[in-house]
Amino acid sequence: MAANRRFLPEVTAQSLHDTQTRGLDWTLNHAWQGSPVYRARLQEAGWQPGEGLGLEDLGRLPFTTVEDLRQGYPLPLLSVPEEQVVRVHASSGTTGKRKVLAYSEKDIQTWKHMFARCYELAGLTVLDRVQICVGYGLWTAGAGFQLGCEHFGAMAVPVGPGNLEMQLTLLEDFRSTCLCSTASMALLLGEAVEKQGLRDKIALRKCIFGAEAHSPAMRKAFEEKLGLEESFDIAGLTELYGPGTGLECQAHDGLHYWADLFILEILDPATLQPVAPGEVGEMVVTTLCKEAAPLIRYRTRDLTRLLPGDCPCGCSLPRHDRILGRSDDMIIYRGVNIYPGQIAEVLGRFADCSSEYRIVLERSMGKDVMRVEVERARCASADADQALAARVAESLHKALLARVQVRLVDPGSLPRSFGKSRRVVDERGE
Ligand code: DLL
Repeated sequence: MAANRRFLPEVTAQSLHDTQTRGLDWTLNHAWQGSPVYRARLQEAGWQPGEGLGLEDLGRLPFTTVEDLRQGYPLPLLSVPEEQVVRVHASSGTTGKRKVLAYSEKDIQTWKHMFARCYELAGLTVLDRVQICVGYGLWTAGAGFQLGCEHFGAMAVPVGPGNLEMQLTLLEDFRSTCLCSTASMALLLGEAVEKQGLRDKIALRKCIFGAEAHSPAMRKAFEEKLGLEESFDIAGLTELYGPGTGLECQAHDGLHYWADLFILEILDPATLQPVAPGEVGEMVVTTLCKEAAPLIRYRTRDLTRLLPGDCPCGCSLPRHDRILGRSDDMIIYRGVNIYPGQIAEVLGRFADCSSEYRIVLERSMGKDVMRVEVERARCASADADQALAARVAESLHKALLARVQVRLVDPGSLPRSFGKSRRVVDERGE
């Protein structure tokens, strides 16, 4: 690893094991003392304060779920006296009560440090100009990118999402070198840059994008339109500080995550047992130093796999694959389980389809109907729509084992988003 890294630590399997053992012990004692909810859970699981628990015994501990967050609203899992809470943030959730999480001063420090690692891993320097185009406010995104950027020492240009014209002006005037956004927003900006012929007038080299699943085709599209040298997938969730829990490195083969700050288990969502090495499962996280709302075996619902082996970039922190989807994103259609990512994967095989698609589910004459609407690539002719739709439908049938309708639509005609795209529109009702 490069010797001049300021934020990324050098770790070994042994040092991580020791840090995790110590951190787990701290978290269990802290949660027991500070939170009646956790204390009852741990008591039920037969754990007592002072009892050292080895990492190999993690499976003895109870899970924490989104239901616990809802029940504890507005300050779930609070494990410190309220005078130690300096801030709250909430997820961008659209149904039910928002997931709100509290932060202590130390939590903010931990978050900014872990986020500074992200900028370092992406190869930024203090001379980079970072245009932050994600939401500020209750959502963690703007606050996280900003905090990390200032701590790292680069120049933040805090624009927030939306406002395309201002984004373009600032890209041009400030010659911003790094864009921070969702994949959807990066595409939207890329399309605007292309349309207005601004590529040679802007200086973007990198993009750090996250908050939603993306397909390789979508990524390639915004990289090209914005004239980027490279882009970096960033992971994160409100429950675990926010954005910045892991970042792709310059080897672009998976995301390094901060195993010195949280334990990551990959479990089979049905049996809740560890999956075989390298298999896809649900990310379950246990924090090691989070104060205000610690997480003990929190079920994130995000699906990924661990990547084995050393990374050529030299960073010794472990890696997981990109987030492939969420276990609760699964569509049940005519008795078949389908993930939107499977559909994106099939569409990505067709050069005449663009990266933009939408899945519409309806009920017609008592039967479920799924329609995949996909934008035709700019270079493709509408005359071939029918034949292309038939070929895509055939491939989807083979991959999903269910018949779906396919409709080609004009480039740019599907809704665009400044935040997270909504890919599935389910109008089937109860
Ligand atoms: O989306 C935090 C964030 C902001 C991450 C900006 C990265 C960039 P929430 O609103 O709580 O927080 O949503 C978290 O978003 O559990 C995943 O399902 C999804 N998600 C986040 N990053 C990625 C990613 C923010 N890189 C939920 N790829 C998570 C795929 C992602 N899904």
